[in-house]
Amino acid sequence: MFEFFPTARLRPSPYFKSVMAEGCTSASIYNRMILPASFGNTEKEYWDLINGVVMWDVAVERQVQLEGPDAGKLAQILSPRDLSKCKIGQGKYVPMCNHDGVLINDPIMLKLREDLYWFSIADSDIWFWARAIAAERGLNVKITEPDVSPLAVQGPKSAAVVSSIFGDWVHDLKYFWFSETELNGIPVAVQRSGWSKQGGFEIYLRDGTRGDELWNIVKEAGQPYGIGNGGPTSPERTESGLVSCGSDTDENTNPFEVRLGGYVDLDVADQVVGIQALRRIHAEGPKRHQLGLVLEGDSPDALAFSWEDILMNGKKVGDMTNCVWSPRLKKNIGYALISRSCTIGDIVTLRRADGRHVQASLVDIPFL
Ligand code: THG
Repeated sequence: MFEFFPTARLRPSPYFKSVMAEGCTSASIYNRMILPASFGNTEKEYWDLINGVVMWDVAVERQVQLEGPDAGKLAQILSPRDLSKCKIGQGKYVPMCNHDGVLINDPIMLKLREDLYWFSIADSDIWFWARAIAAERGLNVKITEPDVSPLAVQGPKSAAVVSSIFGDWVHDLKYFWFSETELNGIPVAVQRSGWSKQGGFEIYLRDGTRGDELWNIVKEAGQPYGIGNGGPTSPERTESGLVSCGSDTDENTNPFEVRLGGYVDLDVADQVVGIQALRRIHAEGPKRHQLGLVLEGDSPDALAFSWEDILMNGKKVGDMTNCVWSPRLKKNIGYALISRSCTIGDIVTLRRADGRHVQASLVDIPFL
């Protein structure tokens, strides 16, 4: 038995006690928190997501709150996606780049008021970044972490579960839109979102002392639908083509290379961090692109936990950035971050971590 001690440096999730009581068996570290990954049956967890409904502790999706007269101005400076038409109650998927146009995070931004925004971040320290940029630009905005912890409910039956808790209005939520409400006096925001393509919601708990209470409400409401445990599911997100910033990307990756060019508006104001570099990269044409890999063989192969070389005619042409067994395709699949000289239909060779050479074909993403 191995034990983590939650400390100020390893922030405990408000759902931690419930998660442990449910029998969490594996986890990873994300935003200096514990991200529950599995409860001992990854196959069931996958199929529950595909056919039913699952609940995930995703409190690791921490919020960077911008508050004050210049909050909207800073939000736009931090992201090359045009936010001028974003409404209160709307969320948007917004890439965040550094001054070189390198992707440093891919948050979901929530606009709560004209002067209040949350960036629901992926795994990198954006508070420092946002504070530094606000200070250097002399902006009147306060940057804090609010007491907010998302709980994801994902899968085709998620709408039935979430509407049974909150009411039929949740059916009308458009993608990434959210509503602030209460549940037995527990303050929450309910958003249509989540890191899967199976449909779903995230309940943003706004009182960290009531995590177990919220957990039990969702658990109870999910019983008629056979709600299962789990965590963000690598095979499903890979099949569905979702990006995992920090695993599919390295310190040189720009949004165009990982299919996020559609979230970059090149005509945003010049003061937006990275926009000059992004315009240049766009004009020159990115060097790499992200394609799918289908590996030879019909049984589960080694997962890839770090990047593995992709070879063509004996020369390195790119990296395989992840590799999973797809239960629906019955193939090992992964993402290639690869030279634009390689294209769909090409056969490449992977140098696996254990030294084996494995053939794979390049395909379009999403796989499904
Ligand atoms: N939930 C919350 N915050 C988050 C994540 C989350 N912050 C970080 C990380 N996950 C963000 N990553 C993604 C990536 C993709 C999507 C959601 C979160 C996603 N993409 C859709 C797609 O690519 O098809 C739709 C995007 C669109 O068109 O706007 O859903 O999981 N709270």
